[in-house]
Amino acid sequence: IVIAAATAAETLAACPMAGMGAGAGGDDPLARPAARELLEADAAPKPAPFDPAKVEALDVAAVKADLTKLMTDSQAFWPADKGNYGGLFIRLAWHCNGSYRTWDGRGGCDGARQRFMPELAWPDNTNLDKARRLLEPIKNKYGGALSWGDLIVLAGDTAIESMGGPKIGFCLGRVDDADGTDSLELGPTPEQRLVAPCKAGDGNCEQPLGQTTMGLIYVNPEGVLGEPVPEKSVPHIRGTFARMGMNDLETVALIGGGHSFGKVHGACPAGAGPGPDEDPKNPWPGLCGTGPEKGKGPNTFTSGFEGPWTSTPTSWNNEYFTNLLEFGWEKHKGPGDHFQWRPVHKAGRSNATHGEPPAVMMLTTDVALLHDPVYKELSEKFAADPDALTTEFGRAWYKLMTRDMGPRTRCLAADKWTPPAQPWQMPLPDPPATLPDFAAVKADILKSMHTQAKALPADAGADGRPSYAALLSHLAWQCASTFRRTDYQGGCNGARIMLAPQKSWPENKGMTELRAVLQPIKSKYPNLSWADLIVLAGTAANEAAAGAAGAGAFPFCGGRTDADDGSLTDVLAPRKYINESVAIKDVAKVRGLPLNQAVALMGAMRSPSQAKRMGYSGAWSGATGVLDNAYFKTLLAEDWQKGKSAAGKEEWAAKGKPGVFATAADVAVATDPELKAIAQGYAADNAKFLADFSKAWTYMMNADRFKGP
Ligand code: HEB
Repeated sequence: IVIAAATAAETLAACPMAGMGAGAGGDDPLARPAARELLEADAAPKPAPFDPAKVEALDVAAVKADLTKLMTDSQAFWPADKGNYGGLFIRLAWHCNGSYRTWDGRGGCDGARQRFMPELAWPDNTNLDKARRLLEPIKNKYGGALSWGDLIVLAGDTAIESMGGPKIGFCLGRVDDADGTDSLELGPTPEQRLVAPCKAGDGNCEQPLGQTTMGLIYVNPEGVLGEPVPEKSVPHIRGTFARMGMNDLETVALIGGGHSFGKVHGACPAGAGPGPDEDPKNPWPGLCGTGPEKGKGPNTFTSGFEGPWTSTPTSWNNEYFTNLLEFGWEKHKGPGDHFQWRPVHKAGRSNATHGEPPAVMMLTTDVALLHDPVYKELSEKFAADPDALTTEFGRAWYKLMTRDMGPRTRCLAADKWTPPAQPWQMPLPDPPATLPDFAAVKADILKSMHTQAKALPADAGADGRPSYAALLSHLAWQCASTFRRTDYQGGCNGARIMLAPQKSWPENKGMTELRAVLQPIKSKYPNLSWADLIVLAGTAANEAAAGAAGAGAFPFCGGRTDADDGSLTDVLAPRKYINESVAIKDVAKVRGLPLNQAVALMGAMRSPSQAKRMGYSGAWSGATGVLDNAYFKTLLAEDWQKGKSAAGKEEWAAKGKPGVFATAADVAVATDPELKAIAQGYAADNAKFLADFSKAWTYMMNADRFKGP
């Protein structure tokens, strides 16, 4: 635990880093566990191991040059529209990333799970298998240095740039998954129905799902449930893009900027044919046309709509918006037998005076931009100011491509390819150049552990002394537990628990006062960040409370820094689940914890005074300050009776044991079959409990340390 007066860089080099390493998983809590291992199922085949050094050395410019060539190199198996694959690759990259949702950070192109079920067979991803097949030679050329995730994003970026659109920066370092496990909760699957129930197609999916139709991302282009009424699509577009983390400006720029390119495909009503779930060898053969050209080129069927949005689908401009505003739009059934919209002259103009309207089309969701005052105003802005569109589309596209990668510090070779940190990457200031003597800090923490402070009374320690152990452990846990492996957001680095909105979350009640307990130590060491102090205090408290067994089991790694802004972290607030066992299992996955380690962490010291602040009558034990497996023994031994606290919280009282209370989550550990089996293991073996607890604790305290701050 002793890291004295080292420079921040030295300290970081000496610390176990979480983050980039893929697949090692196994028993090493600091490696990124493969999805399968999280579920503790049998090992799935692994792709080539991720080697950051190789990726760092990748010549991104060379890949882009290869992609630029491919853009106009039409292949017989899938001829390019107007000799240019740009539109197809933009759609590929957008669908790979558009699955991202802020609710739990799941989705996005990191992992490139679009190659696997369930995303592979989403109706919206029809014919994207062809786009990936076109990219395969480039994937094979660069091998392990170029992941599918990075390649797909680069294909979209290069398409935009090669057709004259904005220059897009690049965050390098997506790690491919071995299978689609991490997308199961995106649906439609049994896993999704458990976490987020929604009858497919009933039009009323709640967070985190898209609103209308699963398997589309996530707005039905034809209108809500296929009804071509543009104004009804407005709330669905707004809701869906908000769930992706996009505001109105970004939404309009993305839709209109994206649809400046390419076309929709629906040559005839016959359809695309069986998808990969029915015919994995030859998915979506396309049923329009006959002979060797059946199903491709002019006979392509993808979505069932037909036509381009602009007269220049292979070059960048703002014609999408000028068309949208200049014409009236009339609905009709296109050749693919779906409702789409064609331009007609507005009142006072006619074919005779103004010529035939151009041969372009709009989808119901495009016309919807005219049926909302904010969307319409933004559309007018972009119609009048093409430069504004270029700027806003470039920004929003980079965000769309990069949002699931977490802080900019996770981008490899960032000095070569990556734009400066964006607000949505929640950048942190650099850590202090020299770090304090953490051994001395720790000694001071241990000294104040048992002395009453005015700001917040201590709990009763099991040894009769007052004890802040459980409270300090709670503070560190609350600070660190926001971490999500799904999008690398959250964690204690930055100490945003001290800032709005986190400081007012119900679970964090009292934590402001508790920080006053630490204030004298903070003031004593000028280079000590709150984030390091909070983590060290909780870690030292656990170590001391575990007694002899704790010695050496709680390593500490310093070098954190403090944020000056806590906003944008609302999305990290505790999520609502349909029940507690679903919550425990899903939250473990989102954090990247194997389930047994997540259960071990529930055995953390519990503060009775904190339980009361949070609205309960008490905790499972009236005393605290000892870290052992007593929690699991108590949970399994008592007869729990459901009731309500004075503050109206559901709680469970131990029959015949006044003052002993469990939360609904505790009771789930004692009753859910899988959780109970784990609890029984820990109740029987204190050493195993402590080993798993310290491993999980160390992982959570360091999971947000990538490189740099
Ligand atoms: Fe889009 C295409 C829808 C958004 C970009 N899209 C398309 C289509 C459809 C759609 C249906 C057709 C497909 C085919 O092929 O058939 N989108 C849609 C919707 C939405 C969208 C509904 C929401 C509102 N997009 C979008 C975005 C973007 C895009 C955001 C970007 C940015 N798209 C696109 C493109 C295309 C499309 C580029 C073309 C493709 C090709 O060309 O192939």
